[in-house]
Amino acid sequence: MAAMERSLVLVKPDAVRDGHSDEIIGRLEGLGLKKVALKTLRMDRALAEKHYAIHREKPFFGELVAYMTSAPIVAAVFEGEGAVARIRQEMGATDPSKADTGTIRADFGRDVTRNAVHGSDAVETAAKEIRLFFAEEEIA
Ligand code: DAT
Ligand code: MG
Repeated sequence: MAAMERSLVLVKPDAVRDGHSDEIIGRLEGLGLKKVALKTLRMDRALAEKHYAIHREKPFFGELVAYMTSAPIVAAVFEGEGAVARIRQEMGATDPSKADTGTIRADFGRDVTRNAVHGSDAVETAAKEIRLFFAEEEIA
């Protein structure tokens, strides 16, 4: 049986502005995962650079940080057995044009930068990411 896990989910700027955040969060709740924290915020440059620190040397890093700080996002913490992998599967591939039919990125992503959603890629990453966005007191 998969272990109880937490994962950080971000609904990215275009998906929020297009009014898809409730649908995206709802799909993840529909997996049977528990939403234990939720907020809308505008990421500042320092937060975006920390959250995506692993990509600092990538050619797309500047564009990624500029995009993520361009408008409000919705941040959520989900909890459940196997939450990290199950959310990644529901999200689909990083490039929406390569994402499986019916995944969040296939349905709401515009391109590889504006790909609708972020989900933590491992339990350890999730713990670090959650701490960047939420105080423990904000998590149910
Ligand atoms: P994921 O978000 O699926 O975990 P990632 O960790 O490789 O993908 O990259 C983080 C984000 O960076 C991704 O959601 C969008 C952006 N990105 C990744 N590869 C890119 C590329 N080749 N061109 C532009 N942006 C890219
Ligand atoms: Mg990643």
